[in-house]
Amino acid sequence: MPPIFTRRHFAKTAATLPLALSPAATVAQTGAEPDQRRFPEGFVWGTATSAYQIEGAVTEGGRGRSIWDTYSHTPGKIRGNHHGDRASDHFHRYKDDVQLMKALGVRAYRFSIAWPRVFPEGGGAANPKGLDFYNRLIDELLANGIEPFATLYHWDLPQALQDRVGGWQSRETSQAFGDYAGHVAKHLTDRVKRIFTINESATFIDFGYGSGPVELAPGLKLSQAELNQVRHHVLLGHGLAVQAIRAQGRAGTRVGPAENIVTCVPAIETPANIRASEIATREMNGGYLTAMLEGSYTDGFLTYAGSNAPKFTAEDMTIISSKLDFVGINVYMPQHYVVASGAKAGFDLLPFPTSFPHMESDWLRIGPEAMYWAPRNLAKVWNVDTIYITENGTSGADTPTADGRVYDLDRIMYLRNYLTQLQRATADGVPVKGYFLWSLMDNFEWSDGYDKRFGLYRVDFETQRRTPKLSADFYRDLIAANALI
Ligand code: GBH
Repeated sequence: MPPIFTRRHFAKTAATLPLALSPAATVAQTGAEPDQRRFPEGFVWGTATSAYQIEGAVTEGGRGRSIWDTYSHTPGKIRGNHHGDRASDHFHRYKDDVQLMKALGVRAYRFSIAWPRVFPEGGGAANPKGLDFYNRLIDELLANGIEPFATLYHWDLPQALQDRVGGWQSRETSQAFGDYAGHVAKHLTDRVKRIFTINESATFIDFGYGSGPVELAPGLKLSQAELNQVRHHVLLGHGLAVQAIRAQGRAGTRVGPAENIVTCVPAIETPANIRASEIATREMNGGYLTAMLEGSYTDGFLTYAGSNAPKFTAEDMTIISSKLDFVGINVYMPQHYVVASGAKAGFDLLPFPTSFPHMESDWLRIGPEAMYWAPRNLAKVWNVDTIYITENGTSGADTPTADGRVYDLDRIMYLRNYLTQLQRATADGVPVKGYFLWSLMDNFEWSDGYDKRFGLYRVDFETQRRTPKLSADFYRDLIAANALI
């Protein structure tokens, strides 16, 4: 049989297709770098972690208790009754861990600061030793050419605030968070130029204070009205922190949130569905990003909340919508697939088929195009001009083979597909400036304890030995090429 797809035929077809087939053919012949797979010059590659998930050393350096100490030591709350007392022992091993980052070739590292190390009582007098560890870590990062990106709140609220005022149920916690942010900015912004306020408000509020499918600290189940008030206080805390950082940080300090954006993907990429996904993005983020970026709750949010709507002042909304320098978003999966609808809202959210695939964690749906549409709609709907992907990654079974290595092909598959969509976004001009892979190493995965592993490095929690998984090689090679490989 003659070849169906001859060279001539190919050239002719390529000329009529709008796709970039010809350059690809050139690449196949010359082995040259495929330009269309490259990320922008200077793209910031990084990894991410958070304090309670990796540090351990919970009684050292004058650290106060957090709601996660209390919660994880409550029997039955965490799988295997695990807790973060030792975690990945990063507090003692940070120098080695910086070398792990260096081996990957990352330019940046996103870590979080434990509020109860800095203010053991949540407010009042600062612990004079509270920033010592972070000073050491930051110096070590900079000495190794890695830029520190600090997150102020990754869920470890000082227990004292929970006990005294009910945590985020009170505006006093928003105020205390602002004060803590100002203190950190004053002491660290000589070296830390980019700060994230709060990590994933939606997650810790809905699961910590509401009744989500999983539970997080402090494990309360509030009424809708109380929950909406908690939301409002967290937003207010974010806004007060932005203002405090501007007031007390060095000029040029950049600040923004690290939010779990509700990602709305057009089910089929027609112009009408794309438009519907933009409308859905604005509505479905009504309690969080929309309020931050627009300075008001949407009519849809307020109508839905009805008599349970939060109580707030106009001044609150001004604080909440303080100008940001960037928006960070954690993107793991599509939350919704959307189609256009003639109904008033203008969009329909489609039900997920039971056969929709997921990674090792049941919740982690595989929908790589979320990595295109999340930043694309964020930029489109609110004109955001600087975006960081503050988290993306996956758990895996990660069973070591006889040679002691972990061939985590599933993680590589997940990352390659998501990063393909990220590259598509940057190539289309979506202003994503950096990407932080979750996570540098295995750590305490909240309610899942140590059973779910998200790291590029495997951690043996008995010996604390770190071993690179195959995905660490993948990420290192991708960073070196600054392109999909
Ligand atoms: C992030 O949350 C966290 O910021 C990080 O600390 C964590 O280690 C990492 O991701 C991996 O989980 O209602 O079915 O979705 C990710 C988003 C949202 C995932 C809440 C778990 C609960 C189950 N999380 N979700 S579900």
